[in-house]
Amino acid sequence: MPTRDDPQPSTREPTTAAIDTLDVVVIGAGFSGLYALHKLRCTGLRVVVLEAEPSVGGTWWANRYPGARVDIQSFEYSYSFSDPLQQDWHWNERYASQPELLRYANHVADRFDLRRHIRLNTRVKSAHFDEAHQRWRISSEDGRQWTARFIVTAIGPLSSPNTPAFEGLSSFEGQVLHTAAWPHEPVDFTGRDVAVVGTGSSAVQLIPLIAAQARTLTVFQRTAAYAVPAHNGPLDPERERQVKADYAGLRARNRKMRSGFGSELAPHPKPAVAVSDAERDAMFEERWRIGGFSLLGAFVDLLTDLRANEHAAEFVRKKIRQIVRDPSTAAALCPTHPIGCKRLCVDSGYYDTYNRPNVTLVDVSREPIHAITPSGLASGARSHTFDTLVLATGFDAFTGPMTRIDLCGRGGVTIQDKWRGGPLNYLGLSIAGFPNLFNLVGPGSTSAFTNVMVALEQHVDWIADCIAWLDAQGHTTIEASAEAEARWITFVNAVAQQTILLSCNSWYLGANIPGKPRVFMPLADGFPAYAQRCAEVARDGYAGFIVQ
Ligand code: N01
Repeated sequence: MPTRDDPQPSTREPTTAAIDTLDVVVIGAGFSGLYALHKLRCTGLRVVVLEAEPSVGGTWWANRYPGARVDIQSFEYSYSFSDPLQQDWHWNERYASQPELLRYANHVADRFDLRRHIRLNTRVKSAHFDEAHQRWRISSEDGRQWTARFIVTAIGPLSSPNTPAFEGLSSFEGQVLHTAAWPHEPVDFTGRDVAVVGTGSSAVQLIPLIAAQARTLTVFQRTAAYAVPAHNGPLDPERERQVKADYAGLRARNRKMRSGFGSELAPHPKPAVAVSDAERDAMFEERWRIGGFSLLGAFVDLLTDLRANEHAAEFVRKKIRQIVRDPSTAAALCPTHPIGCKRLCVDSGYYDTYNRPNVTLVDVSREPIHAITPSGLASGARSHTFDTLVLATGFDAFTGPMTRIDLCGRGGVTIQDKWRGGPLNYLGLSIAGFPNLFNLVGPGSTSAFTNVMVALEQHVDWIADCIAWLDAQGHTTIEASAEAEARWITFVNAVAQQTILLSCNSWYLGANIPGKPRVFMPLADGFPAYAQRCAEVARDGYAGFIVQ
């Protein structure tokens, strides 16, 4: 039965009646889309969510490879908007696994009665701004249409998988898998000869599990990864009780952290460069024992001073050399770029996996992959044979999810044209020439550079307030001014330049995608400063925006 917010499927031009139907179309039913739907409906808006996949959950639906789990502790990587939710929900593990995170997304969808407003299996093909009616016109790949005053793109910074254009890939006669588009049936690697290309976070989680099952595993590494132990395990009930006794306080303290999490661990009072070797190493040891990203929070200067960074980097390299018995494998596994420049990996037994007799590492920075062959691949002067190829080759981050939609603003300008030289925007939220479009946790905001749950709640709350303000003032459209956008991008770049983050080839920079402009895309200014700036812009009557 169609509801008021559910236009009939139609391939015709929408009628005037249909044009008045919706306030907001949210694209994506991952964690950010679910909260956007809940929050915007709570403010009385008529909202529908269009989701390409057959399920809610976004990244936790797609990335279901063995070992997939969150790399921020679950009691911090979770919604804070509802105290009953955070009190009722019990996380089984310190770092929740993908199935548990997917259960959480489904629980939230049910608990807040969101499903009625979500259209699954609905991949948005195009979204065009209709200047005559001041509304967005959205079409799905199967020809359905919606119109709405606002669009919220909740499509995630890491949702467009990157499959390198390896010559001969289609000739491979075995099974090809991509970590970000994993099959929904379990994959049994028993007795198989498996190759994994890539050694980022996905591979680091996946490799120990495949190695334990497969006959042989060959890992093709282009850049060695820094991985720190998760020390994952069941969530301690006493710890859970403590957190829940003051959950609001913990959330508030986390929102004051640059990263949006980790407030329970203060950094050393002095910079890493100002303490003795013994004191520094003791601090790193302590953080290694605690596990996870806490290592990067040990000193305030690790991401801003290359000398400080090198101390932390060398500390991890020493650990690698201690763990991995074969010296040449250990040497190849030791990264040479600054630690934290690419996102740190949080692992469970990654380096130790290379001590297994069935695991081989191939350094493709020395022996580049020439081609995939029917029975394996050719790298350097060698050929490798296997029956299963796992591509753990990451994502076309930040811009990829947006530019694969036919998104068109004022004057027929497409997002592909607008972002040809990099993702122009203001506050990460708004794009000049694309009125009434809000982008959640995308480029230009702290996004995945921080705890994305904290970032998405701040974004959604800001947008809800903004729409309420527009309606109260009788305005119909809002969009970034070109000047504010230019200033913002200059600022985002200037912030990155004060860090070590430009000194390697990361997906933050688009450097993993051949031909992509090298632009640092997230804002590295820390969550509190960013949130304050957004709040000030709103308080100043949406300074930097054109409101009509
Ligand atoms: O992707 P990546 P990912 N030939 O881009 C290599 C989040 N995440 O899916 O470094 C050979 O990090 C590439 O090599 P290089 C998290 O934010 C979180 O692992 O470009 N190799 C790299 O080794 C993470 O950072 C979790 O030289 C090629 C790898 O493929 C982000 O997602 C878990 C290649 C890609 O690594 C992305 O992680 C998983 C080529 N042509 C992911 N092209 C959690 O723990 C690429 N590579 C929550």
